[in-house]
Amino acid sequence: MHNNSLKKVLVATSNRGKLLEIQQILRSVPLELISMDEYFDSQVEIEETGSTFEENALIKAQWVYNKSGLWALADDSGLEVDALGGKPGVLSARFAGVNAGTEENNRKLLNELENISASDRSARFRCVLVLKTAPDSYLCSEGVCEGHIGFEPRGSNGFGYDPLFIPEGLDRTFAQLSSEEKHLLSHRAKALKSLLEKLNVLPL
Ligand code: ITT
Repeated sequence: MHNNSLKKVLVATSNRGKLLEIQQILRSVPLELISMDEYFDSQVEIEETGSTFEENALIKAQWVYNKSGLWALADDSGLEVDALGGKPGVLSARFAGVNAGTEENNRKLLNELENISASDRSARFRCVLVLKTAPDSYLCSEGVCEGHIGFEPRGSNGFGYDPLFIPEGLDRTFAQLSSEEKHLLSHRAKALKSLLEKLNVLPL
């Protein structure tokens, strides 16, 4: 199939780690993924005012759909740590402050869990996707990956909290897995699989 005949999907994220993963996971799916950088002339900032992953994903997908008229795929995701009552949750990207980077967020997480023992460090990554396909319709899906938080950062693959997150059943962090290994169990891969099922699109 030639590219011209593929449905265009604008991926509504400014997070390069997410974009790369979405591109990798959907590599053999008959959709043409377009990045924000390719579509917009300047950096886009969308205010995430929702209090749930779904609200924020919808805000991002709606904004991009309205600007482009293209199908828009948004990912809102984060880490829920049980010992912290579900924090950082929807605030995962801004845990240590609005301008905080990955290292500061990871350090803050380790500090907050300083006195928490191995058996009480359970956590999960959650990813909610919204695919906006028409002015009055969208599809939504969710994926969860259970695990726990380590005691120090390990590994250099992936992005965000990956060096601290150990998925259930493994003794390596997400950042110590290859991208293929991460995509076999990640919240994002599960959410994308579920979205494709709803869309009735099968990998080529
Ligand atoms: P966009 O809104 O532009 O997509 P963002 O990074 O602000 O980018 P979110 O508001 O959804 O996106 O925040 C998600 C944060 O959760 C992200 O910045 C990471 O810190 C964390 N996160 C989500 N998925 C992750 C993953 O697979 N590995 C590590 N950290 C992840």
